Amino acid sequence: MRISNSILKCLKAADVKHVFGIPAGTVSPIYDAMNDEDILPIVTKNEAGAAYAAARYANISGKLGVCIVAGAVGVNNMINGIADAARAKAPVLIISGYVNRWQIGKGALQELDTENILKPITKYSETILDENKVIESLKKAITIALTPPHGPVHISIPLDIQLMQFEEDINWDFSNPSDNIIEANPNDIKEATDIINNSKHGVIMVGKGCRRLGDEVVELSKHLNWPIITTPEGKGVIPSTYKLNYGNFGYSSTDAALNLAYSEDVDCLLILGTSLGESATCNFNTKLIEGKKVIHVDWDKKELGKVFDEDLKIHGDLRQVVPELIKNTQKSIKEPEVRPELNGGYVKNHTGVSLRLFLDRITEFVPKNTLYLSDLGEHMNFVFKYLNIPEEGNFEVNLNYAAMGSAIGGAVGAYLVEENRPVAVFSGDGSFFMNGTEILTAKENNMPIIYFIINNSMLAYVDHGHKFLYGRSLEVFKQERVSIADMMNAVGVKSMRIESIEDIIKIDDFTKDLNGPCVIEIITDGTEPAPIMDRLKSLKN
Ligand SMILES: Cc1ncc(C[n+]2csc(CCOP(=O)(O)OP(=O)(O)O)c2C)c(N)n1
Ligand SMILES: [Mg+2]
Repeated sequence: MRISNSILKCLKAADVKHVFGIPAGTVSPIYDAMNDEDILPIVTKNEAGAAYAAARYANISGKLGVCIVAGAVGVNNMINGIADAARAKAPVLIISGYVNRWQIGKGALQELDTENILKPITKYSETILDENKVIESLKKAITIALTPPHGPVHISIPLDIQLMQFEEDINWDFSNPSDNIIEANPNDIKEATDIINNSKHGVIMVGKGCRRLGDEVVELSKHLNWPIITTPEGKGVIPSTYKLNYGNFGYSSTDAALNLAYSEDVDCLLILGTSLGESATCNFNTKLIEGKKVIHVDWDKKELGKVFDEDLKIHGDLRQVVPELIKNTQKSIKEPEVRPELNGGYVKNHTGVSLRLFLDRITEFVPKNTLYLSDLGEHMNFVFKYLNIPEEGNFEVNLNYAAMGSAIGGAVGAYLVEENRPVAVFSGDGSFFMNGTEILTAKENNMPIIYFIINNSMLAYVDHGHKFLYGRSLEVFKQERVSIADMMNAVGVKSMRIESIEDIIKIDDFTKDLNGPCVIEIITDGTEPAPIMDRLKSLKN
C-alpha cells in the first residue's frame, strides 16, 4: 500500500467522509488513491472555496474538515479561507503537496515554503521530510485541530514520500478530543450561582460557542426567566420564535436587544461562548457591561478578560457549565415579561425592492429547517437585524474575519453536514463576482442550495461607507448592472429574478424539486437605509 492510501485510511478512521480541494501534480498520488478508498473528493473552482467549505463544514458539525491541495499555488489561493477558519476556530486539516525531496532547493516548479507561510494562521504547520513520520504527524495534526479551542492545521508532504510504500495497518482507535469535557472549577460555579441568585434582572448573551446547545441555553433562560441576546455570530443558536429571545445584539442590533442590553435595570450579564469581538460588542463599547455584574464562560481561556475585565471568568465547557447552572441556581417564579416587537415598523423611505421586507417574509417560502448562511456586505447587516430564524432553522456566518464570498463556497461544506437539510445563502453582487463560480461546485455535486444574490450593482457597503466617512464616494464602486440570473441560466443553474416584493410568492414553486443549486437574484437599487452605522462609526477616529 502506498503512503497516499494510508493517509486516506487515517482520515477515514477520523470520521472524514469527503475532502475539498483541487488536484495537482504534487498531490496526485493522494487524489489517485481516492480510486481505492471510500472518501468523496469535492473539487472546487478555487482553493479558497475548498477552505471556506471545509471551515463551514467543521464549524457547523464540530467535525474535521479536510482540504487536499497543491503546495505553493494551491495553498496561496487558500490563504483567505485558512485565515477564515482560524478566526472561526474551525477544525480544518490542510494537506498540501511539496516537491520531491531530491528537488528541494534546485528551483523545481512550485517550490515554496508553505509551512512557514501558514504558521501565523494555523495551530500547527509542518513539512514532513521523513517517510516514517507521515502517519504520526497526520494524527498529531488532526488531534491538534480538534482539541479545543479548535483551529486549522497544515501538513506538507513531498511527492516522493506520497508514492512510497507503507506496510503497517492503520488501526487508529480515533476519539474526537472535543468529546472530552473541560470541567469548570467548582468554586467558579458556586460563585456564578451566588451572583445569579442575587441578581434581579439578568440577561444571557449567547455566542457561536453555544452552537448545538440551543436547547440547554433556552432551558437556562426559562429557569432563570432571563432574556437572551445573541451575537451576530451566535445568530440562529436560539430560534427567533423563543419569546425571551430579543434577537441580534452588536452590529445591526434589533431595537429590542439594544434597549435591553443598555437598560439600567439589567444588573447581571451572563456571557456564554463568545470572543466578544468588534461586531458582538459594537466596537468594544463598555456600555454593554456598565452597572452589571459580568460572568463570562468559554472553553478558550484566551477569550476571558481579553476585552472586558469580567467579574467572574469561567474557563469551562458549556456542555457542563450550563446544566450545572440550571441545577444550582434558584428557579424563577416570576411571570416572563412580554418581549417587545424586535424592530420598529417598516417605513418606506427608499426606491426599489425592500430587503427588509424580503427578509421579513422569506422564511415563509422556504422550508422551516433551512440552514441560512450570510456573506459579507451591506446586505448582511439587514440579515442580522431582520431575518428571523424559525425553531427548526439555523444560521452561520463568519463576521469576525469577514471575507466577501466566503458563504458561497462555505455553503458547499454546510450542505454536507446533514443529509437533506435545505441550505440557503444571502450574498451580494460583489461577492458573487468574487467567488460565485463555487455555485458550479454545488451544481456538479447536485447540491440543491438556494443562492439569494442581492444585486444592487454596487459595492454598497463601501459606497455608503465612503459617503458617511468622507462625504463623497467614487463612481467605480458601482458596477455596470449585469444580469446574474442570465449568467447563471447560461451555465445551467436554474435562476430567477425578484423585481418587486410581490414576486416573493414565486419562490416556493421555483425551489420545489431542485436537483442542483438555484439562484434567486433580488434586484435592488441600494437606496434602502441599511443598519450599518455601528460599523461605519468604528472606522472614524
Ligand atoms: C475579500 C474581501 N475584500 C474586500 C472586502 C471589503 N468589503 C466589505 S463589503 C464590500 C462590498 C460588498 O459588495 P456586495 O457583495 O455587492 O454587497 P453589498 O455591500 O452591495 O450588499 C467590500 C469590498 C471584504 N470584506 N472582503
Ligand atoms: Mg452589491
